Amino acid sequence: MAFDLSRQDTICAPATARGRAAIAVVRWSGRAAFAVRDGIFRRRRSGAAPAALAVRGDVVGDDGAVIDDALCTSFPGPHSVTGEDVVELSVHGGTLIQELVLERLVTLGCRVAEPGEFTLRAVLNGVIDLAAGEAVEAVVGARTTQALAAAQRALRGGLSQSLAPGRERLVDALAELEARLDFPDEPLGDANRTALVTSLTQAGAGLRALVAQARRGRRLQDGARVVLWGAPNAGKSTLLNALVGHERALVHHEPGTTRDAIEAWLDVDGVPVVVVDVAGVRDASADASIHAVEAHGIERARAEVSRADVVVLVQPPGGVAPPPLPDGVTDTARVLRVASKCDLVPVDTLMADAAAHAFDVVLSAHSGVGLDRLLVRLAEDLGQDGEAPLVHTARQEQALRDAANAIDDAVVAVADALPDELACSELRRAARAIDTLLGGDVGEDVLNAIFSRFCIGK
Ligand SMILES: Nc1nc2c(ncn2[C@@H]2O[C@H](COP(=O)(O)OP(=O)(O)O)[C@@H](O)[C@H]2O)c(=O)[nH]1
Ligand SMILES: [Mg+2]
Repeated sequence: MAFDLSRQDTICAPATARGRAAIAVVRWSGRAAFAVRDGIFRRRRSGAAPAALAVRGDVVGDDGAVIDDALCTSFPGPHSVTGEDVVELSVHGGTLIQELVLERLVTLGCRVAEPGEFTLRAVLNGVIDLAAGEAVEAVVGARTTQALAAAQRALRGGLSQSLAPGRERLVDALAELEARLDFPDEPLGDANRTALVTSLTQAGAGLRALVAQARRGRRLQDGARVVLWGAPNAGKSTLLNALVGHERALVHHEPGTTRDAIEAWLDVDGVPVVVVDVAGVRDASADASIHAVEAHGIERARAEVSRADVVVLVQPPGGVAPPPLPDGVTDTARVLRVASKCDLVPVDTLMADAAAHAFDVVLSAHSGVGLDRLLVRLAEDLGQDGEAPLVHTARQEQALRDAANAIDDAVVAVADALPDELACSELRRAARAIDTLLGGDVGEDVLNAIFSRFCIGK
């Protein structure tokens, strides 16, 4: 799919979800927006309407027949969501009316918008920067209060605001160095060199601080992944069900019941969490009774645990210890050791077990004991301290890293008094990387990758 970057067309789309509802909104944006409005909408009362006013009237079809009665709001550009003339028509909810309105708009010359095309136009018309455009989808998709807070902060231009001081340092340094290139007889003095190194080092540190938020930011978007890991029958699926409060996963006393990875969403203190229940891992080669499907499930379990943020090791009383984790998991994931089915054992055995195995949480999915403790531990491990993170996509993280690396190289060049051209070219590279974050300089492929994930009409 290729976007119409020239923005010649007037685009239209439903702005509310299809289906039965009180109201459905259809909107369109572009040069011909107001002319199209005058073709589809007839005011009830005559007289000039002030701009940006909502007026009551009839939606009329090709043959002049009334399709619905509606509220029509006009937003003259450039002070509209897209920066262009925009019209929103609120009609009665219901798929048919929405479709008839869209058909009529197309007859009048509109094109049905691609996913994210309204937001793309807002970016191309300079209403919001690219990072804020990316945040639009994050606002729509936010599952928890913390995810929403972070997305709203980014939507309000938080990233460009935090980048501004660093970018200014960069531009100042570039100006200073470029001036020296023009006047080679007046080289940079030691004091100036030191000041430049200090200033650029601070700019680099600011960028790295943003990079450090990226993992938290992505978790808020995509959900932190908590994988339940243990031998078959340890009580993993029962634990998943107890955590989410309904029978999400099948539970049975036969080992090997869970085969596919089963996901369920949980709100842990405002952090969205995907709890993943997987097949209990046992050695397929050693046990001929293991079905090929279960063996696939075990492979899937290994893949899931390898990308976990937290692994919950589940061990029943007197039962088999959780199988060893694949290499590298403990480098990236936190591990919580959980003793399950504590309702089955007397308290003194339990205490001895807990001491022997250094369990973090002792719980029973049947009685509910210890579940709140597990949630507290998860909240601690996934805790979102400090400000809501502004960086939440891999693209943004990469651009920030590129900029920080280029600044580091420039610092070395300045500190070691290497030719100033070197530092200048690194600083220009850093500035370009920052510009790609905010949208100054990105290709169509990048825009495509970002906006095609949006929903239609956004
Ligand atoms: N008494 C008791 N039994 C449990 C508890 N959790 C699971 N079980 C039982 O243990 C068996 C295996 O449970 P399941 O959740 O399927 O284990 P999984 O293979 O690790 O997913 C089932 O018969 C469950 O009813 C618990 O907290 N208390
Ligand atoms: Mg299971």
